[in-house]
Amino acid sequence: MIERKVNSNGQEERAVLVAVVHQEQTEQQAQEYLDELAFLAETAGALTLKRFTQKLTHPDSRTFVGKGKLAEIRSYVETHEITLVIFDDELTGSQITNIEKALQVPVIDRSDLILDIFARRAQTAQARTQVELAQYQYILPRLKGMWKHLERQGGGIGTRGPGETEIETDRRIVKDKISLLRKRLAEIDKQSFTQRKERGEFIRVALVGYTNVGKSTIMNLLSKSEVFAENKLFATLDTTTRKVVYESTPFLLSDTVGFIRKLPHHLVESFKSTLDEVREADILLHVVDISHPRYEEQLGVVNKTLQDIKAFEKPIITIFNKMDLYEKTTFDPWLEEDVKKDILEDLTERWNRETNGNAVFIAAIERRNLEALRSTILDKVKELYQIRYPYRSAFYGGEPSAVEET
Ligand SMILES: Nc1nc2c(ncn2[C@@H]2O[C@H](COP(=O)(O)OP(=O)(O)OP(=O)(O)O)[C@@H](O)[C@H]2O)c(=O)[nH]1
Ligand SMILES: [Mg+2]
Repeated sequence: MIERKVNSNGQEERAVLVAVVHQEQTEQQAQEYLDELAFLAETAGALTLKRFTQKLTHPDSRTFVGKGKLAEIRSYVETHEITLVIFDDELTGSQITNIEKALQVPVIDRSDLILDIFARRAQTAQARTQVELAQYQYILPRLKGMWKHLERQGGGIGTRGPGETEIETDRRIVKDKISLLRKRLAEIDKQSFTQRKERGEFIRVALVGYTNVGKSTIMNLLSKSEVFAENKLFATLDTTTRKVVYESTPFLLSDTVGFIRKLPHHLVESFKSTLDEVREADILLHVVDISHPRYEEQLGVVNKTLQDIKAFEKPIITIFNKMDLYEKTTFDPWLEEDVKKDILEDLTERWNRETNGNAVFIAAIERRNLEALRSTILDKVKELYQIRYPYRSAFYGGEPSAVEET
């Protein structure tokens, strides 16, 4: 695994965030995007001290932001012991070099930050290989700017860049590494494909959604398993699958990696085999954090990703989670009960309309409405068993299940 860039020496990083705001974006929108970047930074172990934004039609090709803004950032960096500058957009290798030269501190971009978090979270051989592949693919076109980040013993680290021959050598090393990792991943994929095939005729249900919406929490409640859940982004990288039996109807339930806007495309590509779990599922449970100010956009990002990986054309149950938090943040304490009820009715009606009646509203943390969720899932699962195995009523509660619980 490539050495981590954020917080690798065990000390807390002191970071500033930088984003270019497009003409059509509102200030609030820009701040909410930066909230997400700050949350990513926090997940990686960096403390955000300040945010810089600049309204630009086109980012500067040399330094992404303009000269004046760069000088402003530099003076803040110098006076506040800043150790890391994080940009919200992907930078080119030469932009990284130019900005680092101007600011004299390490500079990373959003993709790099996400890769760093993934690298830290990866547990299994599969996840580690997938992340490493994505890291090398990210580095390859940026070698000139990132040469000092590479594993390099001693020499060369300073303000001067490596010579062309060194870059060429590095490029060859990285390319070799990429093809090696691809081969290794193909081997692992073969194994997991066989494993998935062995799961046989059970209906497969997968939890999908934006990161930190509560997928693992719901997985735990529905399957009584212990899946790692916490208030950080990308707590889950590896797919967990459990067999669940409701009213003697068995099915397989999987928890999967969360999505995020501007997910580095190499990451999506190398997580293909993890995403196969989603693609091969019979039913998707799309979890949405309704308390998030940008939940509708998050829902859109997830739908778009599902379309990209060709997993959109299957039954989807949309679970609107964190209703407790939604109520806490939306309702003023003095609001009358019947007004609250009206607002909630409008909300449920709207999303039931948009999902063809396939919406469930819950608060996983309070176990609110969990029974309704269970029965919605059960109905869909039974429906699919009936279509797929019309003569095997054991699967949908016609007779006691012949299947042993594992
Ligand atoms: N208030 C509130 N918090 C919740 C609810 N459900 C989950 N959470 C919290 O939300 C945070 C994220 O939950 P996870 O289950 O880890 O979310 P996830 O979707 O698996 O996240 P990733 O694996 O990081 O993509 C945790 O701190 C949970 O305790 C809920 O209904 N209400
Ligand atoms: Mg999770």
